This record gives sequence, C-alpha cells and structure tokens, in this order.
Amino acid sequence: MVVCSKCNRNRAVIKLRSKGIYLCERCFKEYFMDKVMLALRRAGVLNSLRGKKVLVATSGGKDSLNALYVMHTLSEDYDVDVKAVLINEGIRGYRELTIQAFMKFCNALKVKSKVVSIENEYKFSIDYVARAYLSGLINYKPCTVCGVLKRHLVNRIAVEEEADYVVTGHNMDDEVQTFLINIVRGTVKNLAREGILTGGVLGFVPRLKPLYYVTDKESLTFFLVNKFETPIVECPYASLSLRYHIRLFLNELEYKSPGTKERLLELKDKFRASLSKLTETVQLKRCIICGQPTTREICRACEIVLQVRKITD
Ligand code: Q46
Ligand code: ZN
Repeated sequence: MVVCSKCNRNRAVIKLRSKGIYLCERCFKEYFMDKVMLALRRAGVLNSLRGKKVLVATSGGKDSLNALYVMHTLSEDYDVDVKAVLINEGIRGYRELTIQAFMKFCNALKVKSKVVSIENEYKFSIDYVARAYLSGLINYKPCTVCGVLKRHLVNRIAVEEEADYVVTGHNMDDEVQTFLINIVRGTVKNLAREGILTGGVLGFVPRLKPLYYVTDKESLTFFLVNKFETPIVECPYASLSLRYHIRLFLNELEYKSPGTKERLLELKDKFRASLSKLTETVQLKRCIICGQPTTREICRACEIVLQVRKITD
C-alpha cells in the first residue's frame, strides 16, 4: 500500500508527479480546497463574497460540477446565493446524458437550476452548425459557434438573475491550453484577457474560476473521491478544434516533464500582469441587435447568428 506523504498514515489516492508526493483522500481534499481558496483570495473576492449571488455555468461534466459543489460548500460559510445553469447546445447522443447528471447533482445539493436550449434561443442547434461546417456551407467551426453563443447566453441569464458572478469550471489545463492557443494564433491581446476573475465592465458579469489552480487530474480525483457521478462522454465535435490537439500535446509534455502545466500557468500570469499595463483599455458599447457589451456595432454572437441564419432561412 502506498501511504500518504503528508499524514504518513492513510492509503494514498493520488500521486502528484510534479511534487513527487502522494496524498490520501483527506489530505487531498484539503489540498484541493486550499487551491480553491487561493484562487478566490488572489481574485480578491473572498472578503466580499458574503451575501453575493452566484450563477454557476455548468456542462454536467466533472469540472463544472466540482465548481458547483465548492461554491455550494462555501455558500453556507459566506451566505452566498448559488444557482446553476446548463446550456443545452443540441448535440445528440452527448448532451442528454450530462443533463440528467446535472439535474441529479443539483437536486442532491438542493441548488436551484435551469437548462436553457441554444436551439430555442437562436433557432438552430450546434448539430446543425456542425453539419453545415462539414458540408462547407459555413466557415465557423462548431466549437467557435458553441463557445461564443454559450458565453452570450450565460451572460444574458446572469444579468437577468442579477448575479454578481458567473462561476465556471475552467481548470489549470483549460487555462494553459487557452494560453497556448493564443500563442499559436498570435492573438497576443487575448493573453491579457483571461484570469481567475475577468469582465465586470458595462454589462459583462464578472466570470470567476475557482478551479484555476487545479489540474485536470486533480479535478477528476476530487470528483471520484467524493463519489460524484456523470457519464464519461466527450463531445463528438471536440476533435475538430485546435484546443483538442493542444490538449494532447500538453498532456504528452506533462508526462515527459512533470510540472510543465504549472510552469506555463505561472508564465501566463506573468505575461498577463505586464500585458495588461501595455494594452490600452478598449471602448465597450452595446450591440445594436442584442444590447450586450461589445467593441463593435454588432457583437460576435449576433454576427454568427446572422451568418448561420442566412443558410437556414
Ligand atoms: S460542447 Fe461545444 Fe464543447 Fe462540443 S462543440 Fe465544442 S465547445 S466541444 S465545451
Ligand atoms: Zn449582439
């Protein structure tokens, strides 16, 4: 039996390769929550969390359900009003399964929840977008449309719910992937955009990522040791995105050189700190179609919707 390197007593449930240590269930849960608290402290929200309204945007997957669980746990100490929303993209054979897991999870925690459908809101599904993309009718990849529309919809719902924060389940792996995607695409300005806490200007409800310092492996372990349940399914369109290939590349690097992801996250945060001083503050205005904040006349979501509707009409 491998014993926990911290308490030297209990059976280990995880090996942290970058640190060369093993942790048992109890010590790992503490370690996990310490990372969550560190993220909230660094975001500067911990002292002002009391009495706030939080909307947790979940996919029914392990990360966002973990995020929902930690916010629910904190809600008792900090008197936070927690609600959850899931956006149904209309991806058959995938999303139905996680919706069930999401509803079950919310019921068990007694958290108010709702499911909002992209098809009802925009009159087309992501399955439709994927078919159109694969047959060459549009240039937008399904993940581009899906990501932009989900953010658009979640922000609108958060405004309607008068939420102070939108909480998401983005973990360290997601953050490092985004960092590399921006480098590969040369979108330097975006390097300074994503942090533990972003937004909060002119109608953008601040987005908070409590799992910012938690790796994907740690998130999975936390989910399993808590005996949470969700089907292990992957979106059929994930492999069409650049993120998918960056993820595989990063996992290989991490395997060969443990700690790569942590080092890249540190590098990203350094870039972010210096870039945010250099990038001039953009002027936001309201989209002339939907009224949501944007730097242009028509926001990216409305632009995409107009393009897709051209082929549906
Ligand atoms: S659901 Fe949507 Fe993800 Fe599927 S189409 Fe891409 S973005 S991979 S979170
Ligand atoms: Zn718009």
